[in-house]
Amino acid sequence: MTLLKPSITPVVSDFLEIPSICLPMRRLLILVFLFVLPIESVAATYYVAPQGNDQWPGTEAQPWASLNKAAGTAISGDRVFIKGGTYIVHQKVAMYNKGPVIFRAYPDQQPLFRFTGTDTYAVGIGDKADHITIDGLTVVWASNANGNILGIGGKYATVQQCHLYFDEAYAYSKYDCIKILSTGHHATVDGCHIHGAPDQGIDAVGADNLIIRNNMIHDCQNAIVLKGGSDNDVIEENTCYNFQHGAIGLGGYTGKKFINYDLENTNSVVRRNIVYYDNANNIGGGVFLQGAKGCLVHNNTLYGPGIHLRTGGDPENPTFLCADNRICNNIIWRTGNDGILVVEPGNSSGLALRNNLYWKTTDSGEFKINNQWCAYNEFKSVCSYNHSSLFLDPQFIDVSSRDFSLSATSPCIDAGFPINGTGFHGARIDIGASEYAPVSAPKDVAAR
Ligand SMILES: [Ca+2]
Ligand SMILES: [Ca+2]
Repeated sequence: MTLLKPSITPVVSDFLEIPSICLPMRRLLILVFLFVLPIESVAATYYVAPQGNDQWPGTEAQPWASLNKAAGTAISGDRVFIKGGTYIVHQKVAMYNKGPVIFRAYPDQQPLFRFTGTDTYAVGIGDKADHITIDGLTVVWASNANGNILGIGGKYATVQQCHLYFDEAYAYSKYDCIKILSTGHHATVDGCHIHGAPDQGIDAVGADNLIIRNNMIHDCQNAIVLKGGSDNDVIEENTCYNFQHGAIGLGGYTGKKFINYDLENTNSVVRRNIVYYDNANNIGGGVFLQGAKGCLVHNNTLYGPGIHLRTGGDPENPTFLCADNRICNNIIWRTGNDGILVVEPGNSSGLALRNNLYWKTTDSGEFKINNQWCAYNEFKSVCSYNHSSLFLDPQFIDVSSRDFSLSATSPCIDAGFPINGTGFHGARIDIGASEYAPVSAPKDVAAR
């Protein structure tokens, strides 16, 4: 204890010295405070409410009526609170703000925006915007025109706790709930509920450093596809179910006219996602890598479709081959005709499969390697890039209620391959998205 004393004493004396500052210094400090305080107080809080008026000042007593008015007015440091109720939006909400600017649902209220206009986006974060946060809004596409619900450009946009969906009556063409543009960098989509897109739930073309986390996405063509030169992205802890094709894709068939790029996706991570399908026929991989390089797919649970690696790039002439990818600690339980693992010719360069658990409840082919279907034993003996795999029932708690956490006797427990920086319970990391923990521990600590 005595060792602590010398280090504490100087800190205390620093505080004691403040009142002894000479008078000119104190005046200078006061001037500094006077200068700093007005800048802080410039930041405003505005309000939007269904019964508001855009001619009013945007105070809580006299709120604006439209999000457009708020987006056009807010400047760096401002916050906009949006009251509950339904807003009919005829024109794209354009956000060009230099942030930080926050557009947030008023606490415990649920603002819902029904877009009925003809723009190609209901809400657009502009190319030059930065640090815009959209929090807690519901935006519904209810327009006869074709378009995406939310477009993200600029830097450091955050979209959290939002509910974005196409009204079924209007979801008739290939558009996305969220489209992240090639000018979009460091965007985060967290905790959102996304569904009903005729194309992707979240689609990115050429965007980098994205974080797609903890979202629930369902009933679209795909859940999340990051392609066209996207890189350094993280897709984690999402729950994705029931798509016409693959749920999570790194890469795709991006037309060369859209962007210059070397590969479809590089250096991205897909981890701890739960993907399941009620009908898993002709999916093309619940997780697919298509012209992806240096990516890591680990600790995902797939019930229905498999993991597929194929050539991406220009749809007329796909030439981007997958390379140097690692696929570890995933549970892949096949229930339809989708291959547990499909590796198309030329896409296994530098590929490492480690400690994956495979299982199936249908009888036809299981693994498709270089266009040849084979059963597990043949796959295991032929594919030198497959290491320490298991072919066993993972013993989920209850498949029928889609509870994919592990039973106490699951062969996945402590059977994973160590992943740098990934925590675990017990002796080692498990296989699958839900790390097994004793019943007494909070389930959400390490797994979800
Ligand atoms: Ca799309
Ligand atoms: Ca463990």
